[in-house]
Amino acid sequence: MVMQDFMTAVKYKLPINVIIFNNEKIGMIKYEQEEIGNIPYETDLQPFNYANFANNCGGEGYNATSTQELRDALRSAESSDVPTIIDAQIEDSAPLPGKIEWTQAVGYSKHLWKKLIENEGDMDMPSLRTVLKRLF
Ligand SMILES: Cc1ncc(C[n+]2csc(CCOP(=O)(O)OP(=O)(O)O)c2C)c(N)n1
Ligand SMILES: [Mg+2]
Repeated sequence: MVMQDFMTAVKYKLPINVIIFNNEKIGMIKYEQEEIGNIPYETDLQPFNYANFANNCGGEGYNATSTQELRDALRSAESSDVPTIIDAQIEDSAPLPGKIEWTQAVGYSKHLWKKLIENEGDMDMPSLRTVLKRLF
């Protein structure tokens, strides 16, 4: 589904409720990039209020940042007679796949090394580059 489909749903009064698992990322692509040993590139999305978008289209939007808000939103969406979007904020943590191939493990290890050496700001520790610069 693309965003403009929601406008069509409003136009034709289709009884649909959309739940967005909003991690502000193109998550699957990020993990695919990591799995082949890279630092993720252009996979972060800017914050966007999808609930406001739903309202602007003539539907109804709900923001859920807790389990209780999600429960309330689901109840409201169910009893609504226009299409709805629930923008549910979720943690950015990917579940492990059921089976991990050797090549995936090797690729992900490469990614972690690159991250440790190069990446600033994405971990709770300075990069190895910064640490080495301070040592020498
Ligand atoms: C129409 C279409 N374009 C591109 C893709 C490739 N693709 C697979 S997953 C993905 C990113 C999905 O990101 P998001 O919807 O935010 O879900 P997340 O992985 O973060 O849970 C893309 C672009 C696709 N499956 N379908
Ligand atoms: Mg996402």
